[in-house]
Parts: sequence; structure tokens; C-alpha cells
Amino acid sequence: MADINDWKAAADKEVKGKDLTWQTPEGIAVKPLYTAEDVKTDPGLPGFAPFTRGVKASMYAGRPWTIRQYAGFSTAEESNAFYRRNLAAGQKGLSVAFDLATHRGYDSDHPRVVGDVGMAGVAIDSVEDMKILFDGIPLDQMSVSMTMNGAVIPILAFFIVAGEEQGVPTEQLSGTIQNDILKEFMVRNTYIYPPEPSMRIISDIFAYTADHMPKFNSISISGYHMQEAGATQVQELAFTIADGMEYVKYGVASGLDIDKFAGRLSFFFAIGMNFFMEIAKLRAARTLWYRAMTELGAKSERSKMLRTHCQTSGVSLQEQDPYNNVMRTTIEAMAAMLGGTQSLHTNALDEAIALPTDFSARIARNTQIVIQEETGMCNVVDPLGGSYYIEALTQELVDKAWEIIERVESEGGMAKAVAAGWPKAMIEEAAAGRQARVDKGDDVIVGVNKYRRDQEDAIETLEVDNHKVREAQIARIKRARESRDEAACQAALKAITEGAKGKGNLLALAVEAARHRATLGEISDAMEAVFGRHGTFPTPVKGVYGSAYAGDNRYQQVIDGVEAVTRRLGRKPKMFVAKMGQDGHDRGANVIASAFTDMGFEVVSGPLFQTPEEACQMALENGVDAVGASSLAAGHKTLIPELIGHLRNAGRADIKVVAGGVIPPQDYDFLKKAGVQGIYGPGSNVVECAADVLRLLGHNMPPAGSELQAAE
Ligand code: MLC
Ligand code: 5AD
Repeated sequence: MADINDWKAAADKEVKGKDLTWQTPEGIAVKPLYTAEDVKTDPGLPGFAPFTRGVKASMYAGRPWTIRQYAGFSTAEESNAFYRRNLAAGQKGLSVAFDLATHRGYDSDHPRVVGDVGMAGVAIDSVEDMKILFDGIPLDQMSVSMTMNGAVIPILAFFIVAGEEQGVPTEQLSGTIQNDILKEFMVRNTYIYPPEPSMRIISDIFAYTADHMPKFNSISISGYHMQEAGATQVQELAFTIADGMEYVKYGVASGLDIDKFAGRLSFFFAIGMNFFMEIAKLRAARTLWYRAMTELGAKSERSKMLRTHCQTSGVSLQEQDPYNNVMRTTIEAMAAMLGGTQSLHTNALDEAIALPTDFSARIARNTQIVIQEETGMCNVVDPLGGSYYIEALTQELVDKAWEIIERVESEGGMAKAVAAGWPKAMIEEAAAGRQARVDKGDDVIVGVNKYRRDQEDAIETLEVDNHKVREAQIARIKRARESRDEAACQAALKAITEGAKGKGNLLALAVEAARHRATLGEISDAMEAVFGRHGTFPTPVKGVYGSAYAGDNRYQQVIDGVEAVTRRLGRKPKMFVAKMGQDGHDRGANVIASAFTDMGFEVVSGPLFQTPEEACQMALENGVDAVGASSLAAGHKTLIPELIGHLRNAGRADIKVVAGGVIPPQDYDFLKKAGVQGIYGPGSNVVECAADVLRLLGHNMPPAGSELQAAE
């Protein structure tokens, strides 16, 4: 029989000695062949420690994963109708997406959120909205996930009171609250309060749910957003498990018994295009959590069992040739189920352009239904268990992630690491590296940097009338305020402020305020009075982009162009990267800032959450030549024209304004008429964006592909 040396010789001969090892971004050298020699550990059996092969013995053969599509837009009425249509068509669990005003603790009538109300999710201002959201949906039967982190206290309180008023005892509510603030400080940015009081809020929720909500998952510890921000799978895995360990330590420090709350901690991972790596990642996550919880002193097996939701990757989907996204999502959904997820969201094909329509949501949902009901894939538990490659990769991920976890632990845990900033910096470095590989064509994206179409067909997308939603919300807030017992409401709000100063359980206090129709903004303010509001400045990395591009001709042309403009101006061209509105997605802004810096621009990075007026002020104070507004949460049609208006009023119409992010092509004309001089959707090449900006600054930049030297 042939042995491994025979195989090596045969393979070498076929490829004439070429090295077939694949160096993955997480630093794993994947070999072209795995054999029994590579498998060093026995993964055990599904349903048994360390749960590598799954948390249930029968897994999907007993019950398939929950088809749980994340959705929400516009008003509670519209989202409720959308949920009901989806449930009738085969969706099994709900998952609520809130708008950014709600995330950040502002009522819809707050002046800072004019562009955000109802755009990236549903607007919820009081328990009245929450009741409408679940109208006709029995909360004792339907499990509901709510993605809320910043304004987690009022939202969970509204949910509890909406249940009460439906006649459902709190004990019977089932579902999940995201409640994961550490990753907000790291990558997602919808925090409200500083880290310390934010961690206290989480312990209060653990305590309340442990006492009153036995079927409710008190947290969804999320790596998803790390991968979306550019993290490698090892980083996602390590920081997520380390976050989980930190929450457990805080819960225990607040006086809770570990086994009383740990059984209701849940997780959430992204599933990207590296198929086998993602399958192995979920198996590694369960193995790591079992180890971590054993070290932290958990006794119950349930406490050590990692149950997870997964979502297919948003960043892997493209604006160009968007039907390719259906295939991408199918592959990712298969990785999630082969990895043993408990619940899954599959993204819609219009992900990179807008929120899902009924049409795109149907295809996304049916992707899961087809796998569950047509393929027979659910009938065998962990069908890839024992695959040499999968088992070896699982072990390698465990080892690599554990190294990072040990570093975090040796430095005092994840809260300290997040404050020190190195996990975020590590992720940003990985993001810049990926962008450079895509721009150079080293990482192929079909329809974007290879096989690109000359012309794209337009697809229909969902549009939300932001002004209409805002007016409807303001009217409902007004009615709620007029009909409530004002004295009782104010007393309940005061009790929250007192509780924030002292030790009262903030969720219990907010439930009382919600019963009295206190609004989300009022409950948030009652805590902000004590905790304050947290703000941060971005810190883009330097040098990664430049080194990835060393020796590239086009990159050099841009650098020469920047130098020519620098000579003309007597200083470097200045670019302000602005993030306006409540949109905290900063990967794009940071990648642009870091790449433009490497190309020789002077880059001013604005803080998150600016109003257009504040952004204008910052542009003027810094004397910039151009503003790049990054928008991923649908506020562009309101915020960017306002910024241009302020610049014009200040007599600085000469400052060029360009826009980047998730901007549907049908909005391009509107923005151009408003004065936007360049628009860069997903899939844009960063070097070409810089070339365009140089043109706007009057430099005669040669077209892409040209070997000409730039001429001033
Ligand atoms: C499951 N069960 C079984 C079984 N499989 N029983 C017998 N045999 C089997 N084979 C039981 C379970 O034990 C459980 O009961 C019940 O059935 C439900 O199954 P589950 O596996 O727990 O599924 P689910 O209820 O869907 O819960 C999954 C979860 C949860 C634990 C991961 O936390 C969850 O639903 N998370 C969703 C999070 C989410 O949607 N997030 C969206 C983020 S979007 P019991 O009694 O054991 O509970 C986002 C984007 C952004 O963040 O940035 O805005
Ligand atoms: N409806 C549906 N999906 C949404 N996502 C974000 N907001 C919504 C919404 N309102 C999904 C997208 C995005 C990820 C963070 O969550 O897929 O990439």
C-alpha cells in the first residue's frame, strides 16, 4: 500500500515541485492533504463533554436549528407585518433589528438622530411601540432575539412589560438579548455609557434573568462583528471566548453563583467564505468554552456548553453582480450547520445595497429551508466528525486561539485589553491587510476584482421614508406622554437615577418605569445623569496598506500624485474622514484613513456620531481640502447634503465632498445633485478612490492601467 512519502513524490511530480501549502490570514499553514497522522485528539461524542461534536446528542436529527432571520425597519407596524409574513412562510424564531437612535438611547424626537430614525432597524420609543411590534405574536410561544447592547435596560424592560400586557408571565418569556458591550467598545460602537457602568448593567441583567426569566438567554457573546470588522477567524474565536470569560468573572464578582447564570449565556459567530475553517471554528469554540468554564469553576455541564447563533457574513457579500451573493450565502449556511449552530440568519442578496425586500428575504430564508427539508443533511449528527482535515483544523484553531486567550488573561482579562486597545488594533491591521489583498487581486472576489461585468443591472431595493417614520414616532411619543401618570413616571425615573448611584437592580427599576410609559430616551437619560456618555476617537493603523502595496505601479502613481499636490500646496493634501449620525460601523472609515495616510495624505479622522454641523466645524477648523463621509446605515440622504449645506453657508463650497459605504445606486443622482463629487460603494478599490480625490484636487491623474507617469 502506498504511504505518505509515495503520495508526496506523486504530488510533487504532478505540480513540478511547487509548494502547495496555503498560508491563511490567521497564520495557519494548510497542507494539501491530511491523514490520520494529523489527528492528535479524539473529539468524543455529540451531546457529551467537551461538546466538540455538538451540544445535543441527536442534534438536527432530533430538531433542526432555528431559522431566525434578523429584521426590522421603519415603524413597529411595518416590522410586525414583515415578521408575520416571514413566520407564515417558514421562519421559526424572531430576531429584532432596532434603529440606531434606539441603540444609542435617543427617542425619535431627539435632534441628534434626525437621519437615523427607522433606517437601519425599527424605531422603538416606548412600551407602546414594543406592543405593536409583537401584536398577534404570542410571546409565550415565540422565542425572540433582540440585538440590543447600549439601550439594553429600557429595551428589555419594554419587552417584559409588553409580555405582561399580552398576559404572558415574565417566567415564560423565551429568547435572547445581545447585551454584549465589550465587543461594542471593540468593533460595533453602539455603546452609551463608559465601560465600568456598562459592565454593571450586564451583571444586573444576569441577576434579574436568573431570578425571573429561566427560559431567556441573558447575553449573546458576539464574535460576528469582529469578523465583519476584519478579524481573522482565530481573532474572532479568541476574543469572543475571552469576552465570555470576562462576563462570567463579573457575574461571579457581583455575587452570583456561576452555575445559576452560566447555563443561559449564549454566543454568536459570523460564518464567512472560508468553508472548512468556519466549520472547525464552531467546533473549536465549543471545545474552548468547555475548557474555559472548567477553569473558572463551573460544575454543571450546561454551564460549560457553548450554544450559538450564526449569521452568514455581511462583508463577504457584494454590490456587484449581486445574485452571486445567493451562492455565497448558501455555502456559508452549510458551514454554519455543518459546524453545529443552534440558530441561523442567512443574509439577503441585496445586503451590500440596502435592507432586505420581501423578495430577497424570501430567497435568504428559503436557503435554510431547502437545506433542512430537501437535502437530507440534517439526518446525520456532525457528519464531518472524523474528517482528518476538520479534526486537525479544529485542534489548530483551539491552540492558536488559546494562545491569544492566555495573553488576555495574563494582562488581567478582556475589559483591560479592550481599554488598552490592542485587540481592536489587531483586528484593524487584519482588515487593512485584507483590503490590500482584495485591491491587488490576491484574494479573488468574483464579479468585483475578477470577472467584473461592464455594466450592472439595477435591482429593486427597499426604501424607508425617514421623515414619515420620524413624524409618526414623534406623534406616538406625544400621545404616550399626554396619557401617562406623570408623577408616577417621574418618580420611577428618579428611582433609576438613585439606583444607578447605588445598588438597585437597574432592570427591575426600568420595568417599573416602562409600566408608567417612560420613554427609552428618558430611561437612558436617568442613567446617563450618573454614568455619563462615552465617546472615543478612532485610531487607524499605519503602514499595513503601504507595505502590502510595496512595488505596485498604480500605487506608486498615486504616491507621486500626492507628492505633486504637496509641492503645489506647500503642504500635504488634507482629507477629513467623517462619520455622521449614529452609525458606528467604522471598518470602512478606518481602512480609508489608514490607506490614505500610507499614500501620503494628511488624514483627520473624526469621532463617531457627529452631526453634520459638527462635521462641518471640524472640517473648517482643520483646513481640509476634502471630506470623505462614510455611511453604512442609510443616513446618507439626510446627513451628507446637510454637511454640504453647512460648508456652503460657511463660504467653503470649494471643499470637496465624497461619500463611501453602503449607498444604493439609485441614490447616486440625488447625492450628486446635492453636491457630492465622488461615490464609492462596496467593492471600490481604495487606490482608485485616492486617484479620484487627487483629480478633484486638480491633479492630472492618469487613468487606471496606464503606465504614464502622473503629470502636474
Ligand atoms: C434543541 N433542543 C432540543 C434539540 N435541539 N431538544 C431535544 N433534542 C434536540 N435535538 C431544545 C433546546 O435544548 C432548547 O431548549 C430548545 O430546543 C430551543 O433550541 P435551541 O437550540 O436553544 O435554539 P434557540 O431557541 O433558537 O436558541 C439559540 C441560541 C439563542 C441559544 C443561540 O441564544 C438564540 O436564539 N440566539 C439568537 C441571537 C440572534 O438572533 N442574534 C442576531 C444578531 S444580529 P432549552 O430549554 O435548552 O433552551 C446582529 C447584527 C447587528 O447582531 O450588528 O446588528
Ligand atoms: N434587517 C435585516 N438585516 C439587517 N442587518 C443589519 N440590520 C438589518 C436589518 N434591519 C444584518 C446585515 C448586516 C448585519 C450586521 O446584520 O446582514 O450585515
